Amino acid sequence: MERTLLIAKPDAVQRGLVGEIIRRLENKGLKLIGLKMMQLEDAVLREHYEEHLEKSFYPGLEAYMKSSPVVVMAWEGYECTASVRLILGATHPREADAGTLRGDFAIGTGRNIAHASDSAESGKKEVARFFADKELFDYDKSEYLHIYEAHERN
Ligand code: IDP
Ligand code: MG
Repeated sequence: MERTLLIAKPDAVQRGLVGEIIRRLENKGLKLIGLKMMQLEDAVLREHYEEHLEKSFYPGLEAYMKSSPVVVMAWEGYECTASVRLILGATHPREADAGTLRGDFAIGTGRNIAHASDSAESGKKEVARFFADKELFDYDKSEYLHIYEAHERN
């Protein structure tokens, strides 16, 4: 099944929103398959945000992402990348729909709570960037019977 990465950014850790983020993704029915706290460093940030390296906001983004530990999570589910992006909301929190994490908890683009992979392909790449194979868990979730039709479960 599809895998995707979410990072609870330093503002989420500082503001005690890590549980709220996990709760919303669990409520959706997604499966948590990896979870850890880490301190991000320049090299991994430059790789992770490669597409933004030349942007004027990059130095601020790097400082923000290193300002405290983050919590990285790997999630699994049918087309889960799109689901997680919808739950997170638009990049610019003042344009994010109410009911999304960014719509409900953030105001500034530079303090927007969490990162989420933007495509199935980047989800796969990003989960591998932050998790070793042995840190990812393959287990049955009993509620799957009630969340998916058979063709979505396989
Ligand atoms: P995303 O996180 O919704 O995928 P991206 O466009 O990939 O958004 O940008 C990556 C991150 O860079 C954003 O989540 C935000 O933290 C930061 N960022 C993007 N645009 C700006 C900006 O205009 N000012 C400050 N930070 C920005
Ligand atoms: Mg992005």
